[in-house]
Amino acid sequence: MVQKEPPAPPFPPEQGPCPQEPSPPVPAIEPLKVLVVEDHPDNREMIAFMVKEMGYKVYTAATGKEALALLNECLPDIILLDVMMPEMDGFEFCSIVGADPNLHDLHIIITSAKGTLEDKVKGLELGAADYLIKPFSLIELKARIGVGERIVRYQKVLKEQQALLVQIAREDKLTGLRNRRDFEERAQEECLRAHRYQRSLSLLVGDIDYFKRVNDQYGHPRGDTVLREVGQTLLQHCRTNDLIARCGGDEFAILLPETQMEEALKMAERLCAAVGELTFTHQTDSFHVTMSFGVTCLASHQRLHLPELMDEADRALYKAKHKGRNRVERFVTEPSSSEPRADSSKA
Ligand code: GH3
Ligand code: MG
Repeated sequence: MVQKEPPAPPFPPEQGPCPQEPSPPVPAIEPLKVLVVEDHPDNREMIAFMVKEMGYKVYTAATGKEALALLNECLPDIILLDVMMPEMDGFEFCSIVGADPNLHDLHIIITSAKGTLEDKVKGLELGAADYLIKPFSLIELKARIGVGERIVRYQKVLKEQQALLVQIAREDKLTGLRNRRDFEERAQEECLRAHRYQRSLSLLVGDIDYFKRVNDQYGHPRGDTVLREVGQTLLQHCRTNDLIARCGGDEFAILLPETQMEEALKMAERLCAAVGELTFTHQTDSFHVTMSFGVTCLASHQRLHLPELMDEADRALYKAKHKGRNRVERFVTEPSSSEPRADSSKA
């Protein structure tokens, strides 16, 4: 049990809580959220008032426990944390927050009358970013919160940039679908899962027929529109758990978990028909495109990896192209020969 300290005023008496008119903030951007954790009601109110005057959105809690319960609700950026509090003191609060990776970005400023070197080191080692000894001046509080704000905003920018980089690395810019790299990673996981749990899984690889002619006849930008619309059409026909990607050029791949060959063939036929029904216009011209699909299935007993599955679907696609395009072919292994062959699903 931590001995309760006599409540120390947050500001020295000679200075008072309001030594100067706080400069009004410039609310160009969303204000940060500051949680004031302080058990002494007068101190809590006074600090909360001053921080609000600085332009921050302020929340208050009377104990560490109350503050913990508030974290998910108000998602604060900065916490002004008293140490000596009933139920859960500031140090314990820091330990709990420090153990949660989701809360690592919280900028905790300990505000305490406990000001020995050991206290300060303990607080900082437990994850606090700063330590302010009571009584502190309003100017110093403002400066310390300002430092916190710079760090928090910098972290936010970094996080946004990181998320953008992840998106760029995984998304096909033209169609907004997954790119090949993302598809291969996720699809490989699905293959392993299907194998482990003895589930069926199918792979479709589709390629637009004579797409070069579209570019040649109507220009590359119109070709881009075709790729985007074909991508959207394929996406609209997929279920939430299906993985769809533009693998490059005019080639698309769709992984269908929990799907056996016959179902996958029907899906490919539906996709063929849906793409064939799209009408594109260019000046006074209107035109259509068709697609060919190769389909393969991961049988539950097989130990196939994605590259092998992709290779099978590609071979079936090649056969579909060879047989005249605008069609679906399934991959078939010849038991008597090492050379696989592909059969028309329509046969
Ligand atoms: P096939 O029926 O045999 O598939 O004939 P194809 O003309 O469609 O030949 P292929 O699939 O090999 O050609 C794909 C073409 O796609 C080649 C390239 O000019 C074009 N292409 C690749 N990436 C893009 C792109 O981002 N935008 C546009 N407009 N065209 C692209
Ligand atoms: Mg093509």
